[in-house]
Amino acid sequence: MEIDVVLPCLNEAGALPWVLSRMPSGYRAIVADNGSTDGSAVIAAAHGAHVVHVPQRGFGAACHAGLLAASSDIVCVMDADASFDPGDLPAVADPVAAGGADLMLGRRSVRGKGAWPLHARIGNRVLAAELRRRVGVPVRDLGPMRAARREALLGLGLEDRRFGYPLEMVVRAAEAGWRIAETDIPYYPREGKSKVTGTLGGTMRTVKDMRRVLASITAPAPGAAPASGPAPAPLAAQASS
Ligand SMILES: Nc1nc2c(ncn2[C@@H]2O[C@H](COP(=O)(O)OP(=O)(O)OP(=O)(O)O)[C@@H](O)[C@H]2O)c(=O)[nH]1
Ligand SMILES: [Mg+2]
Repeated sequence: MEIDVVLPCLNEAGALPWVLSRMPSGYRAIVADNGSTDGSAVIAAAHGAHVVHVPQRGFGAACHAGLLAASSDIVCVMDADASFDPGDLPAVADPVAAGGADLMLGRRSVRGKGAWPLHARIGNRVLAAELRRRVGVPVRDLGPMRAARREALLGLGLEDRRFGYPLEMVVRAAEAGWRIAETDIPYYPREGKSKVTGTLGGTMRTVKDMRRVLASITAPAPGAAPASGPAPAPLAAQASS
């Protein structure tokens, strides 16, 4: 059984050779290249990946284009910056294949200094707590290494094309009654310069995108506190980065 692995990529030339060389057998890399200017697409192709060119900028745009290009029953998603080892993909894919979970998340377990800045870690923990409270999802991390069934994922109708995409996936899956679980996955210092968590602009953009997704939560989980506040703005209305 083949499993497609979507790798959103924006200027990850330094990371791709290692990442792609670590794909376990049976896993096929789909590099969704988001207009890289450092030769990432050529390097990805040279290392055997299927390359999808994604002109619309944004993490969600890249992930979604990769998902549309995938054809396997189960698909994985992971960052292309060498912060994860593809050798760990079976830990998220196997429970989905075995029917034990509908969406499997890799909970980041830090290995090495500087892998996960404190502000990002705290922000992530606050978000996970909010998710537990609002939609009853038992996760402690919104980890970007994931696995789910492709057609079911497409059926969620995700609209975010920026940095709210990973959160929107969990929210919509929870609203659809999916069984969501997490397992520990090693998280290493990324290769190359940080674009998001290590920069003020990237962090602020992410917080803004995440808040927009939280505002779109409609169905409170059984036993969760009822949602309050103004009607949610449609995610499709947002601009792309
Ligand atoms: N920042 C950014 N990353 C993108 C985009 N499109 C695809 N990516 C890729 O998405 C993955 C995650 O982005 P990262 O920049 O690593 O974001 P992060 O892990 O939250 O933060 P840092 O690793 O600290 O920069 C990487 O593989 C990026 O190359 C985009 O428009 N912006
Ligand atoms: Mg990263």
